[in-house]
Amino acid sequence: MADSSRKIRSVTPSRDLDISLIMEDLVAEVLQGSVRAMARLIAVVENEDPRSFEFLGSIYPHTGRAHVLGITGSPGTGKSTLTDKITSVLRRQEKTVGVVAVDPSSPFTGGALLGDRIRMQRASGDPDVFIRSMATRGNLGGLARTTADVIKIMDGFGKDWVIVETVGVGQDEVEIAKTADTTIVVLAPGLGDAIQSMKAGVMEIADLYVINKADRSGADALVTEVRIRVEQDAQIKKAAWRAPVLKTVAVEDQGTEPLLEAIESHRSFLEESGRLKKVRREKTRQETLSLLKEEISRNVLEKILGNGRFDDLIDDIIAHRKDPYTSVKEIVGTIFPDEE
Ligand SMILES: Nc1nc2c(ncn2[C@@H]2O[C@H](COP(=O)(O)OP(=O)(O)OP(=O)(O)O)[C@@H](O)[C@H]2O)c(=O)[nH]1
Ligand SMILES: [Mg+2]
Repeated sequence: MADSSRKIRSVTPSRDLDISLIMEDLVAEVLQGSVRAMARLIAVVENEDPRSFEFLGSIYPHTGRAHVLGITGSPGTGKSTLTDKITSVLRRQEKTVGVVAVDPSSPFTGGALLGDRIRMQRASGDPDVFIRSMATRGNLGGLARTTADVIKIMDGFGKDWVIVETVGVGQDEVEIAKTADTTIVVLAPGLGDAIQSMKAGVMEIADLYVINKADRSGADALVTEVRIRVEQDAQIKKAAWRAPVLKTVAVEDQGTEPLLEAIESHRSFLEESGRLKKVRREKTRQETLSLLKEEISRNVLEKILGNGRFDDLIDDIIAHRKDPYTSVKEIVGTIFPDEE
């Protein structure tokens, strides 16, 4: 037995080829609607395994069909509850839904992840709803890419809608939000200065504002304040789209249907105005550019770091025999001699 197993192993050309075949099978299964295969491919992407490039290429032709909805806002404003309710409305319309919850909280405790799962419980009992929580692992730059790739897998799988929940309104979340076709910014009364939080790039990404927790006092005042800001901003930018400001009480499923109608209106606006094409072109450009940068730097760094001379250089720099500025120029000069 031991002999024959050794023989089998010896006819396998390489472990890499083996894995490529498995990937190919997984892609075929995903395209045929296997949830298990989708979960496995997502895990490969999440681990930032370079082999994900192989299968993402095969999935790509099947993408571009899902409407990607971003839901962002400060912690605790009700994003997960809203996601759950929006998902229910979509399911009543017989649309299939994928949810990516990007959670910046500690990957060690997983507390918030568990909370999200509980709040999204109703939707998650449904086989046509696929929910994936992702922790940031302190690598937000990579997370925007990973999120974009996970969206592509869900899109390729055939989800009609992919909802991406991100917490916070910093630059990294803005990056993630840019992968969405429609982005909702969720605010809630009594959670600090919501208007203040609208400064950092939020107005740039918000296609729609939701004032959730409208059962609490201060909701109407917040709606008015946000509307004024939107109006001012739209006038300055001469924007063709004015972000509507809607009120919801997500826990009681109030305002969810009008919200979905507003999302649909935005989607129609994108399609009819030609904006969808433009936005997706820009997105494709950015994505391809960042892939290109990554690939170039990986290849170039392999060359530079592969020969061990880099460490000698560091010795020279630390002994002040050389300086890092000139040295970097020299290295690049040897790799691209024509540029000099
Ligand atoms: N009063 C009230 N509470 C709500 C409403 N919507 C959500 N909540 C509650 O607010 C809390 C936070 O809701 P989540 O849906 O987890 O909020 P979140 O924005 O996803 O939170 P993080 O993902 O942790 O940032 C929960 O206890 C919800 O039950 C609402 O409309 N009114
Ligand atoms: Mg949440």
